[in-house]
Amino acid sequence: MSAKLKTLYAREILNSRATPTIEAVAILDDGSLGVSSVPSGASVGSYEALELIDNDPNRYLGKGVLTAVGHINGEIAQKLIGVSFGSLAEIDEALIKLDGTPNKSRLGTNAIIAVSMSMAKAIAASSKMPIYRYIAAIAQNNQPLFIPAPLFNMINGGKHGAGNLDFQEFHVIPNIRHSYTAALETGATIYQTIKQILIRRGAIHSVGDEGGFAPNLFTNLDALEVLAEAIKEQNHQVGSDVELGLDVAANSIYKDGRYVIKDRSSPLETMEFIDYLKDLNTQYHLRILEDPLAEDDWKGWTTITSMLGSSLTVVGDDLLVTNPERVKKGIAEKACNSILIKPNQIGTVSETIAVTNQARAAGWKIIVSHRSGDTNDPFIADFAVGVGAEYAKFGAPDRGERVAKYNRLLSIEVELKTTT
Ligand code: 2PG
Ligand code: MG
Repeated sequence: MSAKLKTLYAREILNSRATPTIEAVAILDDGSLGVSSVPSGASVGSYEALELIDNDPNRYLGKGVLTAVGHINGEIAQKLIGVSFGSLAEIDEALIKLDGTPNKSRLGTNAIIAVSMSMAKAIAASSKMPIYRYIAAIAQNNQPLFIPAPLFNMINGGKHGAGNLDFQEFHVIPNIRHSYTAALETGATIYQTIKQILIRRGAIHSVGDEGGFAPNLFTNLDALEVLAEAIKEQNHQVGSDVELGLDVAANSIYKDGRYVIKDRSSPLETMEFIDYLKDLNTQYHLRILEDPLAEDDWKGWTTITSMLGSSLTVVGDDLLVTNPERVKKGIAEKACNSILIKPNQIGTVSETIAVTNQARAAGWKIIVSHRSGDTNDPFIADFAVGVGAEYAKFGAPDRGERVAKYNRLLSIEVELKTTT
């Protein structure tokens, strides 16, 4: 493959939180087109690459991204246009070099990932491949492709909710033994059932940032109870055909070295909080436990993984931030057994693939994830299939920016059936 870029430009558009983000358009000299837009997190790990925000109080309350857009239309376009590149990795290396900082803070990870994703799409189009096949090819994934299990975030708490629940995400995970199409139907039906249960309980049933409900429940366990009730009401068995998961997003509840949750009257030391999570797991048989502890509580991570890791998937998100150095440490410390993959945490498609392969080589499970502020770009659905991810975490099965990605998996499922 070789690619010569003819046109590159970017503009400011809105994401799902009425906040500006970047859309970038790349056109190769053979006319192949790639358009992509960039997601944005609310619970951002301290070690993520830097999203460049204008901080101009006169526009969008300081949240404009015209500086990063300007970098694409100026420096980056100048550097890339007209050059023949042999691979996406070469393009991504050129971007990393041009930025010149360890955390992409000069050009902005939002500018760089926009260009990287648009180039990936344009090269896939030029190679006449669906994006997921192109990703599989550059990830050197020779295994048969399959659709990941959807991890639906049905109840939003923490930074994505309305301030009632401490934990950020309460997941429902239908198994995909029959098909992804059936799992999506199960998820959507359970979602509607949760709404009915909340109405019956007189709880608030409006939704949070990721489309899950943001109810006014008393404790975090109440939220799990509502999910379990909805699953049973639909005649599924909790913990076997439909499982539960949690993103504690523990950075958000970590205050002065202890964990503060409404289920307990006083703050918990690491070991006390691990015991709390252990009991919770005995009751609900979780499949997924993401960010159970804060991003620098390495000892706690190693302890919880040694205690619970044989039966459940302990996922590093803020802990690892899709960063090879953090992942290396995570593997050495046996801190977890799974990674949440978010391309904009590291900043290029090639680096995201490299981290995915690094985690895979350690035997970890792969979960490809959206961000809480997202767009209708379904790129990560293709990415998840291409790298052979076990799970896809794209939010609740509602709201356009979430559904765009779940729907993309529907069409890939049909294509895989007819082409493999
Ligand atoms: C997370 C993500 C996505 P955010 O913590 O896993 O659900 O949230 O995009 O706000 O970092
Ligand atoms: Mg998370």
